Amino acid sequence: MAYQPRSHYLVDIPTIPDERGKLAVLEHNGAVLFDIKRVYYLFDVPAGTSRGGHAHRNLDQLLIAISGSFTVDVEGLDDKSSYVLNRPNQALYIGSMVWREMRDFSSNAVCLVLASTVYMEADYIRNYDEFARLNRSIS
Ligand code: T46
Repeated sequence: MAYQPRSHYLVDIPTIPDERGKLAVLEHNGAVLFDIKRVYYLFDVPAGTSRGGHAHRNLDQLLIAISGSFTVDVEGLDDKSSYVLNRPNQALYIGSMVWREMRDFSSNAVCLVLASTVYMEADYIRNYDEFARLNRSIS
């Protein structure tokens, strides 16, 4: 199974519980269906701050609320959804050409992101009108 552009959905991360706690596994061809080229994380996000506000031309990502919670608003081809991420054993997959905005970070929120490419500013579409035009043109 390959990830699809313009798609977004929740992925359960296999978790091994025992009396010492829980261990969650992000493994290639398990919860992660792309080669991980980059890992970054967002933390110390001030209350009331929004992040994101862009799409990517060619990027697969998994977002995980390692701690705390936040909301991700996404827009794909003809759909809009909001996901509340608040479990460290659940990830949100976001594919290429999906507009995303992140909001309502709790004070202890840490958003871990696994990405399929290294950082390239040229991959970003930061103008919503351009995103909408491009998304329509590849329909
Ligand atoms: C995304 C959401 C979930 C780098 O130099 N390297 C990196 O790997 C990243 C991700 C960012 N940067 C620089 C680019 C900007 O100067 O860090 C600065 C802040 O980046 P940005 O405003 O894009 O951050 P967010 O939180 O709005 O978006 C980030 C990712 O950029 C984006 O791909 O999907 O988190």
